[in-house]
Amino acid sequence: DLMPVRRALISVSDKTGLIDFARFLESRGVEILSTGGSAKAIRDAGIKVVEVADHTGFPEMLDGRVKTLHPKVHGGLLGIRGNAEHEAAMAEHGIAPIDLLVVNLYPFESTVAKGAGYDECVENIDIGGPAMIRAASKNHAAVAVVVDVEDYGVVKAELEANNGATTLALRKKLAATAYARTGAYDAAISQWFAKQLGDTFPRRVVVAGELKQSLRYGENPHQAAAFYVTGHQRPGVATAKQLQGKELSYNNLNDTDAAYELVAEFDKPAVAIIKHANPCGVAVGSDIVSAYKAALATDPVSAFGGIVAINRKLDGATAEEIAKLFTEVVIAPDADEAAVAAFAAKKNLRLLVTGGMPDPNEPGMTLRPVAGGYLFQTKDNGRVALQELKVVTKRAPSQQELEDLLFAFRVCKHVKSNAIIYVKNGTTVGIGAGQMSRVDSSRIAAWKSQEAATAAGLAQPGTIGSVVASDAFFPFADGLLAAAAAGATAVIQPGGSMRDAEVIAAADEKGLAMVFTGMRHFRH
Ligand code: 93A
Repeated sequence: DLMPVRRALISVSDKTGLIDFARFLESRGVEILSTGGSAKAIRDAGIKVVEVADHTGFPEMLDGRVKTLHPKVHGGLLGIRGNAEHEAAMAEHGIAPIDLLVVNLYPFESTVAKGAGYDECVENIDIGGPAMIRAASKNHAAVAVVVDVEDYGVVKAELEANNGATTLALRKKLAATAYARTGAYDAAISQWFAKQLGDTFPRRVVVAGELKQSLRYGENPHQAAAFYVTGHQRPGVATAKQLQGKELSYNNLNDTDAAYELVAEFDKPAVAIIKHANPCGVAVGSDIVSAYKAALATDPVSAFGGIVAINRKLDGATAEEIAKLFTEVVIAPDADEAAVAAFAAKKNLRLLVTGGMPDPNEPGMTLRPVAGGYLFQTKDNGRVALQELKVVTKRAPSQQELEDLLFAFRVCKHVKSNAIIYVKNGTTVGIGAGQMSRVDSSRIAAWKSQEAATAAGLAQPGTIGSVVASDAFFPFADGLLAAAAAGATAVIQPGGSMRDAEVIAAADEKGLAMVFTGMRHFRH
């Protein structure tokens, strides 16, 4: 299964490592064919190269759209070696076998990521490259194909070890990588087209990703896991730079993502502390150190071993506060020197900086595997504005209540349903998450608030004089009455229950102000 490499075709957009590799091939006596830009780079380095156009006798044309789409190229890649008919046909038409294909594609993904216009994106759809990659991979019995510059090394090593030949095992491995590359490439193109069309769901989808990190395990140690990235440049876990700390785990990545998307919702300095993908404290404040202290006070017991997300540059004072408690991960757009110094002794704490905040309004998709398929939906980027709130009670909320109501509802969006959130002065004071009954979430939030108050030696829980948000409508008055009993003075909820009238009457009777959003924020 050893196949000697006598002729190689090189056509690369990313010219990294090209010259070294071409020089190596030349030293082994390999004839190099190459396309315009690649050929020029190789020739300029003093390495012998034959232009594909000279090889085929057909010029590159149509702005380069047709350069390698020629039978002398595809026949050379596809012809079966040792097959008498194939060899006769190749001989008759002057088709020379090509044993090694080195191609990396027009940079479609990065062209989209840098925000290029429609025409530029279309022009970066590579046709000839994927055609050659697929042809060479089909003929892996004889042809080796390299699509990643990272793989030059293994091919080089193999040619050296086998006197200029490749093994079938390597060619199969390279073919697998090659089809993953063309598959991902077409997936990216399809996703880009789908995005042009808005919130549509095409008849077929391909989910593309590139391995960023093999994870030690998944949610549990007996589960294998890995982190794949799409190349979409949204600031967050996929793009973050880790300044210190242990390797991130599956749960870290999941929680950090939840935390960062949450703080991205707020314009004011904001901090969220996350455990098991739910916040156990969120606050906005005049600065991040006060926001952190407030967020921590919501539920200091749960915050132990949590993930802290911040929507401002992390400063020394805040980092020192965070360092007082065992914290798994801190993520922020940036961190100053004092902050980095404050964490220096915390060897395990992972500090991530993203260089910016993600745009909470940006459209996107979410994907969840179910037995036999995937559920796709547009991302929940719904955000109710102040003027969209409908006051349904006799009493209208005060200005402070309104601000807290909006904050609470925005937090709700990031809490597993059923979600009930109590807020006072821009700080969560009680969070009830993930219960099957809404009234249980309401009770848990109030109870946790009481626990935190008792632990802090406060006379009364934070829910006294708070506002409360519900991610979906109250189906009965009981959830609202539980909130009133906990001391809430104002309520925000989508509305739309069959029993809205009952719930509004109960609010009026308790003197609560209530607003309807008309928008629900389930999250499961
Ligand atoms: O425009 S294409 O789709 N038409 C082709 O026939 C073709 N052949 C190779 N693009 C084509 N390529 C691509 O050109 C390769 O995949 C590679 O990315 C690039 C290398 O061009 P150059 O060598 O001129 O820099």
